[in-house]
Amino acid sequence: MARVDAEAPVIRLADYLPPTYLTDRVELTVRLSPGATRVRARLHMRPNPALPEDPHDLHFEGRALKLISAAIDGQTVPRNAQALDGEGLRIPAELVPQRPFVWEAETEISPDTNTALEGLYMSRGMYCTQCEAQGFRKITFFPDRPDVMATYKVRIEGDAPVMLSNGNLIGSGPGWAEWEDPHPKPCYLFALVAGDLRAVEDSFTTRSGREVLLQIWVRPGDEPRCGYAMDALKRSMAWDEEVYGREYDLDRFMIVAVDDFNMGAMENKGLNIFNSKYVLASPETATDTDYAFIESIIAHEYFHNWTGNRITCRDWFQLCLKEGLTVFRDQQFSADQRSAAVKRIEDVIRLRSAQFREDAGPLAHPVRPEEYIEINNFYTATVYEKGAEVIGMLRRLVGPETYAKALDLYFQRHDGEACTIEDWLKVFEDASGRDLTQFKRWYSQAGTPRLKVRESFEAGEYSLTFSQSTPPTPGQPVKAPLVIPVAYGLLDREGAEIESGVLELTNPVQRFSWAMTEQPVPSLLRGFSAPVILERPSDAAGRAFLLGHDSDPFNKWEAGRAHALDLIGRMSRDAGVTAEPEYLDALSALAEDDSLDPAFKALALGLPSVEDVISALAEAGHAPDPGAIHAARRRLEVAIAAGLGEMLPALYQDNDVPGPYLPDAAAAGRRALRARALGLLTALEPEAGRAEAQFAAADNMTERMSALSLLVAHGRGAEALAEFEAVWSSDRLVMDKWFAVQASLTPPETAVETVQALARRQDFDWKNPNRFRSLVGAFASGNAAGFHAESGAGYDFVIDWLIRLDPVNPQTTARLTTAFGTWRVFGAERRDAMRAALERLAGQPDLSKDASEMVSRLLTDDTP
Ligand code: B3K
Ligand code: ZN
Repeated sequence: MARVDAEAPVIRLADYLPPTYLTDRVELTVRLSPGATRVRARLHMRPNPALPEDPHDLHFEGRALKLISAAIDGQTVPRNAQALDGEGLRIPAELVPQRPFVWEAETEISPDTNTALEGLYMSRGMYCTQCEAQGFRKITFFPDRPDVMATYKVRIEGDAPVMLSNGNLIGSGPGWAEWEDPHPKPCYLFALVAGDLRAVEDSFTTRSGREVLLQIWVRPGDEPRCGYAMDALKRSMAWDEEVYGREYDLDRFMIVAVDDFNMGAMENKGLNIFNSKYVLASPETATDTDYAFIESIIAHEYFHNWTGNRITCRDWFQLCLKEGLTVFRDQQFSADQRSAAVKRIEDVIRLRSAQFREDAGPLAHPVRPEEYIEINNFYTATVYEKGAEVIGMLRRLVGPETYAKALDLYFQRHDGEACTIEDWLKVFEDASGRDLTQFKRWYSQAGTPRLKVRESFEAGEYSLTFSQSTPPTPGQPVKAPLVIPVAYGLLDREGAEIESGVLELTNPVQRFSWAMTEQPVPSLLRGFSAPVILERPSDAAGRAFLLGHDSDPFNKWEAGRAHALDLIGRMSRDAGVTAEPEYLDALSALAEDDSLDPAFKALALGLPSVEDVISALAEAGHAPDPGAIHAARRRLEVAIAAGLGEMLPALYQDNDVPGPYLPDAAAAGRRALRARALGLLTALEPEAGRAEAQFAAADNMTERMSALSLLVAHGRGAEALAEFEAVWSSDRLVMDKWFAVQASLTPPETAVETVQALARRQDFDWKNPNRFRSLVGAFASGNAAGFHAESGAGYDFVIDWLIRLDPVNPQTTARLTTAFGTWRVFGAERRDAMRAALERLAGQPDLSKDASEMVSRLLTDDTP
């Protein structure tokens, strides 16, 4: 990993030590008051029996806490015996009983000035918490580490009409409520919510016949927008029983929607807290994409109940143990609920655009990082998405039955424990009898492997020779070979499949051969069976063949995608390059093929983003020009549209979904294809008025937004934007879309001035993370041609805002610095301007530990 110059200490996996004291039970009394909340904590503690008996100091983490009193077994701990600093509290060993004891402390905290949205904070009058990874220490002094697991009893006092915490409600009365969570949990899963909330209720009967009360808590008025989330929750509960044999384990399961939230959602035991964006939906306010996100995030957080909560992480280095696995599970769920092929393609698009990009720059780190300064900076695409890919490979290597056996063993062996990747791999070794030593490198080695393949056909023998290598990443100059499963098929010249299977690569160079009478066409890395970059010589004709014939839907899509990526790159570097007829014909054939799912067609007719082309050019050693890529992409749209010709209006008309809006996958797929057709039609004839007509006629947000996006992208959005604003100005979530569509799609010529003007608006409530991301985030990571404007004004705009946000909300600031992760791939001018912008941020006095770790990693020299 990168050398880090920040002052905060580096935490290392190699330094892990077990906790000196265990906490078995926590009793909290929280008396709520916006400016001065009192927290009384009674912790039932004991020396860790697994450690030698020498007495240890008693250490608690604690930040921004005012300590009122502390006692051990009822005896006040004198102030002069407490070593208190900004990070915690230490009691010398001689004052700590070497037997079970009760620690009591009263602290005072101020939720209404807590703008970092970590610990206990307020969101528009409502109290809520976010404790992962290390927010509990902002509520009370505590051994804030996931391997300390306790049962919790929580009494909340205050005047809020609704007061919630984890587990089961054991009593309530005017001004108080008491909750008991019988399942031992790490403190990062603690949650408390209080405010004027309304519940939408339902119930679920588990397969063993227990009835679970389901509640989604929202602000008054938002109740009608909870139906889809509730439906997704019930489907998730049923799916986890059916597919993983996992039943829910409390009397109630609650979800709360909160407007100010640093991320998507949080899996607190029995009381999930969600960004309201991922709960609230109605046809008029949410798009198909929003619905799909709601479904997968509801599932993800619910699935954490077993993979994360019942079995948790020993330390934060093991984050992928719960996140990679839970992403894998939510991907399986969505694949089952929708189209598996389409879901896989969408997941790979995301993996490449977020994780491959991360792996290619200064922020590259292993799926299991080995050091960090601020753990919140490691909730990354590598930990989550690559973490999920690693599990997908494992499943492919051992087969689905053995995978299921290994998972049963995992739950049986480790329920109630805080585990490591070693524990995880051991169940696979035990269930499969395989040695996973080499496979384990996927967890420790950063970087995206390159897989080169060479074909030969001689004397009736067809062979494929693979060579694998992984380029150096920060702190890891030399890489070892990995176990790479390559799913493949061999096709004959008519496109019929001769055979298929999985090749297992383990060596740097490996050859596989088949006896064949004629040379087949290989379809390699089917289903994207490993997170690698496959390099094989190919031309328009070869790709067009696979685009037309491959029976593996992923590779069929991939053939077109690879070609578009390559073509836009070439077009951006040479204005004379045009689309090859074979490619355009293959797209036409695909558009006409009635056997294909409309959602798949929409993806296959879609083009890679400017950001993706930037990465591809950088990979090939060229300095990308975002403006030229943007223009080339436009030219290719026109060429594809012209190639499809008469088919386009029909594609548009035929995919109009009749009747009331339903968010199901089939209807969403048709709307996606219709939107794609409209996009192409508009590229060809921007003035034809079709997007305006759709915008005016739309009775759902999906169609309204797809039309608005096109109008904005073609510089003709003014009227529609004004109309949209007039209708939705008081709806925060919808107005976030209004900001985001302009930030990400305004053409390069006016992009910077547009975002500058948007930032001056009254309703640019920049302390709200959703709003901040809708403007600054959408611009920095979704409008490459604007962000990378030659003048450098795009970089300045973003950095100025990050400088302003950092003292208020370090986590969101640090997250958005990643937009600068590509600075080294550009030509000298952009590179220098991006670096200068980062240095300006780095030079801020009192920069947060979050942001300072990020900028020092971004700027470090220890990068390939
Ligand atoms: N576990 C949380 C993420 C917490 C992020 C802390 N900065 C949500 C999730 O992955 O399900
Ligand atoms: Zn998660």
